[in-house]
Amino acid sequence: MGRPQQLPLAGLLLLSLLPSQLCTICKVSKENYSLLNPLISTMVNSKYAGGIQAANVLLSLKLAGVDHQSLEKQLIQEAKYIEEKKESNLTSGQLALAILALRACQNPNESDKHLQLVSQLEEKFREEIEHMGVPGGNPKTNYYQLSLAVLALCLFNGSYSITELNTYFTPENKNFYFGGRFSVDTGAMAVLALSCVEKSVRQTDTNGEDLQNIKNYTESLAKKILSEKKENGLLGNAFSTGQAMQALFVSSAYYKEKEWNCQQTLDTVLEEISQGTFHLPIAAAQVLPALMGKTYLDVNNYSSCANNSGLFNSSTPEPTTPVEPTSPSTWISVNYTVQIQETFSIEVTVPKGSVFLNVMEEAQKMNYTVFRFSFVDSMWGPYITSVEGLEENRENRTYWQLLSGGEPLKEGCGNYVVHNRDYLEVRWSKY
Ligand code: B12
Repeated sequence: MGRPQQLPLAGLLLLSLLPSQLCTICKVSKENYSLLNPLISTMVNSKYAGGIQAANVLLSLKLAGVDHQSLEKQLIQEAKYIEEKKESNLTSGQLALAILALRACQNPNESDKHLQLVSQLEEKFREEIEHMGVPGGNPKTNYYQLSLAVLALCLFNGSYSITELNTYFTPENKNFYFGGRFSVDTGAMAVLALSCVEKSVRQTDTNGEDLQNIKNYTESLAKKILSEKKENGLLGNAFSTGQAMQALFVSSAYYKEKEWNCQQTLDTVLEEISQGTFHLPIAAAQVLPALMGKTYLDVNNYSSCANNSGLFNSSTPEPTTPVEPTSPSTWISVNYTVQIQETFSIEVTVPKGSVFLNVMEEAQKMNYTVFRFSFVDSMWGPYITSVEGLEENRENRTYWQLLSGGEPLKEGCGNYVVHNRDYLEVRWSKY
């Protein structure tokens, strides 16, 4: 039975006063769109081997209203590949991203396929919850992905239990923190998911206590994000800011206007763009929607891809010039340390412009037993999984942390450019 499409005026007025309807959004003005070109270039000029990265980029471009038909076709093709292969080895977050991207480009007569993917996601979400069943248990992946899964299930009528969300999404849960520090990216994704849940709970008759808890969690997470605001306006770091902005857009009922100067944050992100900070397609994809005032909750408002309905058309802008490796004739010397219980250090000489990974490779050549390592490729580049034969372990929340001068790096080993006399370290750590 269809629901009445028109609400009485009084109802509309009331709705417009509900907290979830309030929204503070700042976005790049039309005359400044060209400042976003480096992001768009990065995304449209990259080759996408993995479907998930393609899905991320497609989602971002679509939300931002950037039309680039040939890329969209290529990306949709890749995303469909995931769908048809029914990849069971996709993680919950990867599948959720694929669903969001496909939905952003949905062809109305393909909704059946979409339904199948949503039920696969329900299954993966169940597995995550079961994994946490034991006291102190962890999800199979992490809370960033769990939140992506809840978001996709909520947006596309998948089933999930509000009671379980109430149990597991308390802002004090250890999975919101890495090494005792609040993860802004994770908190932001959770706020987006919970905001969607809040809206849908309002529309059903679920008891008031559930709704109140969801609101309390959203408020507390939004406050935690704000408490990670830096002097220059960044929320966490440059790579978490786009998602944190999305979270603050949808949760503006829970903080005071003066608590966040959105324009300052936006200006600093634009400055970071001009410095080449978002040179990886995934980094560009994560930051772009917020700069256009969009959030992942807007996915449902899009029609099929390649329909030319975008805000601006991107005719493959000039690629950004990547940071040129300096002439290898200049060599630099760095100190490299592996720290487990004992500490093993070595002096390594590499060409200027080398990245952390090059140092690790050089050290491995010099002393294989101590400095051998392995990595897997990911959207953010190579991710170190083991050093000296010691593997990271998700159950125990152990991993190999990268540091320079004792400070954790903000980039991975494939991107951090080392400098002369750098003091590099891979440290066996807990998160
Ligand atoms: C969860 C997470 C972690 C977990 C991963 C393990 C787990 N339990 O899942 C832990 C805490 C171990 C971790 C470690 C690191 N992380 Co991390 N992480 C994230 C987070 C919050 C979510 C990733 C995710 O699940 N994405 C969704 C799924 C669907 O995508 P995915 O590609 O399949 O996800 C995998 C990869 O992202 C990989 N991964 C996670 N972090 C990193 C970092 C790098 C550099 C690489 C190459 C891969 C990688 O693990 C994910 C799960 O398998 C992101 C936030 C974000 N904005 O993306 C940061 C993020 C990706 N991490 C980041 C960083 C810097 C790191 C570290 C380098 C920190 C350090 N100084 O040691 C290390 C990696 C070191 C190494 N061994 O190579 C940055 C990357 C920025 C950049 N420009 O490169 C991000 C964006 C956070 C931020 N805002 O700064 N991370």
